[in-house]
Amino acid sequence: MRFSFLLSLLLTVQLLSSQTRPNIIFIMADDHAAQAVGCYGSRINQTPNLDRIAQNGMLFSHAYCTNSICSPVRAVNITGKMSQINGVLDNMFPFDGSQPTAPKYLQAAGYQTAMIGKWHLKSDPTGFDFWKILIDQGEYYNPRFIENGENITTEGYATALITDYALDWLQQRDPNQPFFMMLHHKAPHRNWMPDLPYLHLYDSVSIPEPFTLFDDYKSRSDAARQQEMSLEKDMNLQYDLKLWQDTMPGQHPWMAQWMEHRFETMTPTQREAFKAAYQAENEVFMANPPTGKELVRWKYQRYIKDYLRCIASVDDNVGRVLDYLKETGLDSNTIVVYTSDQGFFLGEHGWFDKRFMYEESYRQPLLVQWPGHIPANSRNDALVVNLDFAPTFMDMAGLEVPSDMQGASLKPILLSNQTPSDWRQETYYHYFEYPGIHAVKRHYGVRTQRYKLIHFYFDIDAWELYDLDEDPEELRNVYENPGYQAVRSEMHRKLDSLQIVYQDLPEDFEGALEPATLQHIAFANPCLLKFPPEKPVTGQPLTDGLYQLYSIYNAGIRDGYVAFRKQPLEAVVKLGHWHTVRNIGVHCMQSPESWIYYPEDIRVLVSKRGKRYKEIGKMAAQPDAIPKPGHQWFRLQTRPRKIRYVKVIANSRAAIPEHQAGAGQRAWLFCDEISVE
Ligand code: SGN
Ligand code: CA
Repeated sequence: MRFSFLLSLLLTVQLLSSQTRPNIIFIMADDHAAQAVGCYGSRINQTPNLDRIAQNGMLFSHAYCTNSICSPVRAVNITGKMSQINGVLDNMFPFDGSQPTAPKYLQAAGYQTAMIGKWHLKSDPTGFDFWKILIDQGEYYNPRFIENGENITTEGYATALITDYALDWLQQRDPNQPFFMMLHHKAPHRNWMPDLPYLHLYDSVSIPEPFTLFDDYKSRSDAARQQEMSLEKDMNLQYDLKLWQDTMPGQHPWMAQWMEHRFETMTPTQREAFKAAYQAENEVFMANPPTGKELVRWKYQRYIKDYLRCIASVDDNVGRVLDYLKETGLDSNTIVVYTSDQGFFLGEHGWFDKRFMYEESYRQPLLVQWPGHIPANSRNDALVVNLDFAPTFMDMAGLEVPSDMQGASLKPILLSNQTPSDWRQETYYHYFEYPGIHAVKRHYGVRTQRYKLIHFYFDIDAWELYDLDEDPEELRNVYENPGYQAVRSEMHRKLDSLQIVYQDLPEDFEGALEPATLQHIAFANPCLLKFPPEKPVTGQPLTDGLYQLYSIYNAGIRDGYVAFRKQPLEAVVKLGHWHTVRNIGVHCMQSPESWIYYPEDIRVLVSKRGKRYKEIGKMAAQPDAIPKPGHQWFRLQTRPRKIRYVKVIANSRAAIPEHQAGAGQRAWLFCDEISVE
């Protein structure tokens, strides 16, 4: 009697809690620009299912990211903290999964949590009861997954498979507890491989070109001219554009090889259908290859069609999730978010890719539905950022937002479509991945509803100011325009105060980019290498007294190194005169994403006359559980020895550890200084 009463009480509490605490499904695509979403006024495609979310709920017209690149966005989304605080500045940093995240808080509060699809944070997901993630960037066809630590092989198309797994998980969850699910698509990421049913979508049409396809960057800084993401120069005909006949001059052979590798992982049926879809058009191209502007136009059409075909699958599969929620009645208590990790250039300014703080890549779509709670068909123009996601998840789940999260909960906006009077008036941005792929320079900036101020730095020092009301396409930099001096000063003031608020001060990060200096005995003495470096990344010799200072801000920078893989680094340092030596150091870099690891071992030998060498010690790196990017001195102490020659022999790591890019392969060894003290 007593027992059954308790049981029914417990059940009531459970029922109540699952009813009062909403479920959350966070769907994120990769590189899906708002310009290619129907309800954002797309001129180039339709997205009926994404538009359903807008009809059922709210569209945010001014949603932005804080750092327009994949891994950093993902780290911000779950921590609610800026890149320099959560530690993922660029795509090379592994996420430190021991820090607090919204999924962890939700899990601790009784939510069932799942992460399905592209994760791209290098370390294993934490805070999820269930995770099934693509390895690194993942593949479109027959992608490999890791499910709670175990490798899974598949057959099928990524967007559909990810959705299948999400629906499977929803079906088997405990219906009495609320859930939080992150559903992350790979699509429409480069190299834009559509699913078979969509290969012929847009075949007979011509997609409108962006107005700025042939931008001349006239009033801008060199940052816009020196990028490497132009359709004209950087988009690859074989890999990006599926012209696999290897006859076009000036194309990277390895990009063509990548495409070949993609084909190898397809089934014969997939491969044949895929190749056949492009064949006729390819033949026309090869018979009379366009040049100049016509080639750019051709590239744009091929690119944008594949991009939009990938989005068609995303739209369908979001539709499947919405249908499932409706059929099961879950929709009334489930918040559905649709967004992208950032925007993307769809030929605007002649570009693809992202990274820049310019609108096309900075802005992201953001649609949220929760029928009965979020006003249907509503549109909000407040400045919101991806820093706001984690606080919003917490707040929606009825949890207190931790005070160290740097974003703001969107809940008040969502429930009333009223923007609170103290809502932010400006957003802060900082992009770090340079030097790096696509060569977009480091920059930070501030945007208000009307203006945008950007500073490009590192190997450039350039400011840009845009009046977005007058110039929404950002074609006229008015930083030096006398009519804008008051605005310029005001924007500088805003920028300065945001850098204090977000703990991102130029004196910290710009200073940290300088190499460290060390005066030592071998300084400026000859250092002879037995084998030439295997990669052309050399800059400074190994005894120039300069070495990279490790800080979070410069961990991705590689310059002035010698690089070895198959051959050891074998260096002889001539001291010239007799010296009493007590300490020999070798400074090395580790960057797991790029297959660069600390050496397997380093042997140190000394000699009096440079004829016979005596080994005085051997150093070995301590392998980490999760290898992190960084720089490190390997030092050998010795009793005082009077010598004139030091020899260092360092071997690259023989096998990259499991679960890392290039697992099992021989690693690279990067070294930038040998010190003798
Ligand atoms: C790959 C792409 C780049 C892209 C980065 C980052 N090249 O390197 O074009 O900018 O990923 O993308 S590819 O040839 O491998 O497709 S991100 O989504 O991870 O940020
Ligand atoms: Ca991305």
